[in-house]
Amino acid sequence: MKIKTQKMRNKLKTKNSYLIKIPLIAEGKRGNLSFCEVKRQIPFNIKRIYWIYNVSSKKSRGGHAHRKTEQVLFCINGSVRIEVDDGINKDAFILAKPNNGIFLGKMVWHNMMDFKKNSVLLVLASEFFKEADYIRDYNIFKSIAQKQ
Ligand code: T46
Repeated sequence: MKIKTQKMRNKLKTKNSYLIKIPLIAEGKRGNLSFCEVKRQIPFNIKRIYWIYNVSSKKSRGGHAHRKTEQVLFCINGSVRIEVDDGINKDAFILAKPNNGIFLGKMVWHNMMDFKKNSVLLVLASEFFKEADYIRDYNIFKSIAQKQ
């Protein structure tokens, strides 16, 4: 049994966000297993889990930031491009391995795009769903973000 334990966190230029690597237990023909645990790889108590799938490669999702919610995103099948922005700094990268994820803290504007066929984006969230937690207007986001 092979356990890959690489560097767990990689900082981004964008504030309140970083890339996460979770353990990968590779057992040859038995396949692979990855896991994450609260307070270890996941820095918040998980209140909600959702997943996004069947997205056309031509469509983008996201286009918002959260006032309070923190999230970790994993692309557990396929690949997806994620763009993040704190109102000043931006990053873009492709999530393409089931054991690679991204932490998005509060006030990180994010977009997801270029979903490969059959991609599944799994999201762990720190809060229950509340529309009032979303900022969906980029100019409003930017003016709040730049005051912080
Ligand atoms: C996010 C990115 C990564 C609910 O009713 N409950 C839920 O838990 C969620 C996540 C969504 N919804 C409703 C709200 C909308 O009527 O589902 C609809 C689609 O949501 P939205 O357009 O916000 O989906 P995305 O893919 O643009 O964004 C989602 C999450 O909503 C968001 O929090 O950070 O994924």
